[in-house]
Amino acid sequence: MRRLIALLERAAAHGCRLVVFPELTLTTFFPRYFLPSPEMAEKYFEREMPNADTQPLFDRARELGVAFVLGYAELTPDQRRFNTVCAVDVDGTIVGSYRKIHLPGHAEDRKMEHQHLEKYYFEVGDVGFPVVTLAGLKVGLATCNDRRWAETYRVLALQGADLVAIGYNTPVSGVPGMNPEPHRMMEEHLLSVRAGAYQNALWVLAAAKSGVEDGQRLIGGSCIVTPGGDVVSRATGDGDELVIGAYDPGVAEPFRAEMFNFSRHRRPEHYQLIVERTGVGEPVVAAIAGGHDD
Ligand code: ING
Repeated sequence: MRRLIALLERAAAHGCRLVVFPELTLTTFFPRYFLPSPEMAEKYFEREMPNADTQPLFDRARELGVAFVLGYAELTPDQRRFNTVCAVDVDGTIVGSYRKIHLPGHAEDRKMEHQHLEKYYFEVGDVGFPVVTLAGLKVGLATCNDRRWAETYRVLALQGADLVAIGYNTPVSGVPGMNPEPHRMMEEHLLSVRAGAYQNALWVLAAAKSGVEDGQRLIGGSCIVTPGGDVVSRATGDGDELVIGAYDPGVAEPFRAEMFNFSRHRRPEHYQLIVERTGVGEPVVAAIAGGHDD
């Protein structure tokens, strides 16, 4: 809490009005461990928000007039578990929350030191991809693995989001089934957020929990990406760091007026497979009859 408040105060000192904290801001990334029962992980879950532990952050943010997005493990009164973020406006009130939809990794114990067991600990989010108003801006909410899926940004952009806030905890390597060279995890992170930003003329605010956490190294790479897909500000290290950018609504305008003018160019009547299918199926689009004339 002390570290988060210090970052919030530095942000306010720089004139920032919106701060995005990482996925599972309040705890270690415990889905790297297999515990014999999900209930044994309950110490990592919050039963209400704000609560006695987090109230100081909410109070300080209200005093400073800074909106923020905070990630935490949510345990609901009816015992459901989600990887959640709450969106808190400049007056310290929660104006919305999001429960992570794309849960990567696996649900079974793969008997490795570091695993990826979000499917074991969390349910798939049930509130869709929300757009909330923070500091007067339309902010879409998403979390970590969501940033790798094109649908995330499109659904948020179709609701009028101007920015997307994405906290993440991404290991340098050792994700079961995926063992890229460490630098690839950073490259694929940047590729994902730049593509999402560009293809939807969105600002993307990506906030890493980074450095060595319980022996596992997480990538840094917190960054601010413009609607043109350009990284305009990026973390230099993997300690507590503020990555600052100036939101300018004018940057998206030319992209939204022409290249990504959704209402003029999109053709949903040809996109139905995206919604109808989960996995790959048989071809449905008949080849154009006749082929080439001899
Ligand atoms: N997943 C991380 C992500 O960046 C990851 C790491 C990648 C896990 C691929 C499994 C597979 O997507 C989180 N934390 O969502």
